[in-house]
Amino acid sequence: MKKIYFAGSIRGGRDDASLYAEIIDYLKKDNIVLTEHIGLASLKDSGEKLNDVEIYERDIAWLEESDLVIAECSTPSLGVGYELAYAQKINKPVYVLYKNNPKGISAMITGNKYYKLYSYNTKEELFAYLSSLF
Ligand code: 6IA
Repeated sequence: MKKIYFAGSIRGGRDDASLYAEIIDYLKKDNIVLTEHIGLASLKDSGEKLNDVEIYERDIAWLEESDLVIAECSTPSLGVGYELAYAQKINKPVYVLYKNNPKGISAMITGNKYYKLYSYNTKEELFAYLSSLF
């Protein structure tokens, strides 16, 4: 079983939250997902028990502990961008998933050859790709 750090937008916008939940459920079948809460519809500022320092320190500890990072980057997020850079610095394998759309994602991600990029049109394509990883 691999320990996966799944990253997805929180304060950057929750439009894809239900997609994150589906990806996490899928990954959890054969792996440990350290960041299970990323898909929760109930994840709101008012509902968070930890303060920002505690969240940062816990998430960095999870990143250090993980075997690999999978980030869904269709909704731009400063926090996810930070995590991607941090994961590279500590040499974790990083998979970046994003919907094929005209706006695309930052060149700082798509231009970085360290990352394993995958852009998809349909959920079927996305889940077929995820199953190919394990
Ligand atoms: O900038 P963002 O908030 O979109 O950053 C999202 C990324 O940072 C995710 O991949 C998480 O790993 C991490 N992150 C940011 N905020 C949190 C959080 N609560 N809980 C866990 N991980 C987080 C923030 C408060 C929330 C209830 C609104």
